Amino acid sequence: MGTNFEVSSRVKEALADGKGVVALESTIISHGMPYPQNLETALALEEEIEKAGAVPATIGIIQGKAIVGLSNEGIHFLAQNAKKINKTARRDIPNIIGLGKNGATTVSSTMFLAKKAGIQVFATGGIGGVHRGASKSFDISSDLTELGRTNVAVVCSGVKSILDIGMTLEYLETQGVPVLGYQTDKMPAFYTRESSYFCDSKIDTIEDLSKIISAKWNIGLEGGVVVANPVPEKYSYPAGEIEDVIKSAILELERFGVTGKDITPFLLGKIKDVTKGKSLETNIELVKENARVAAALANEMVRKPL
Ligand code: PSU
Ligand code: MN
Repeated sequence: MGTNFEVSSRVKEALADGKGVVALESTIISHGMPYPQNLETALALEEEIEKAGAVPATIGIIQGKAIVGLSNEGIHFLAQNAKKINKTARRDIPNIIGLGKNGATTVSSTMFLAKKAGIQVFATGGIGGVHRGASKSFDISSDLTELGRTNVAVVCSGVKSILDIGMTLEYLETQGVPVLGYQTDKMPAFYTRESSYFCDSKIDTIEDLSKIISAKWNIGLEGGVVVANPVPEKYSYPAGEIEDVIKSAILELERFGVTGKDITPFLLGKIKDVTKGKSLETNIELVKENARVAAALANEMVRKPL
């Protein structure tokens, strides 16, 4: 293993002892939420995972070193210096490591690094997907192709309806990625518990999730799994309300000429502003819920070894 990749001793020991380990991304810290809520949330997620008896591994790149299991100091750095931190997807890893830069990892790069460390389960808020208007822009998140190739289960609250949920599900089907609705048959839409689209199956228990994921990898089907876990009822937004906010945010996007990797952070920021922070509260609560489910799943997956 080169010096550009480091697994913290705590995570290394947990993996060696057969404990449940849950990976966490850092784009959500640097570019998905404002300071100080980003820092509070990053630390709260680690706490939720610990409370559930598993070990958290927040992943990011600091001065050209990819770290699986960031220290609190590392998390503080990524939370407080968003402007100096590069949003790092799979294709950006060589540039960030090669030139000794700082990178906040997205779902695609976090999956890659988690797998490299031997972690099977990853919790986040929402994954990237096929953007609305992708038939013209071709804007499809590398999260989806990563899910097609890297063996990590991603617990999320579906995709934000800033994306085309139907096309995202089609793309995941093409990539051979199971989309398992946890106690739901409808695909969650991040702020909202349900969209009009269906997951490919509804799975009611952590045990069954674990059986399906293990079966996939045992038979040699490479690639990830989406565990779609709806936002708790109490924090769920009415679908119509958020749709209006998203439509206006997308118009702003065109007006300001925002393109490429800046699109997702821009839309997230706009939605937060327009909802006066209410969407941020929902965002924080859903990702905490995902951390709890991911911890239970990680524990179950090591309880019944592959
Ligand atoms: N969706 C969210 N919050 C986020 C992201 C997505 O609701 O913070 C981040 C994740 O890190 C995801 C990335 O992997 O945005 C996708 O970016 P893009 O659409 O540029 O692929
Ligand atoms: Mn994109």
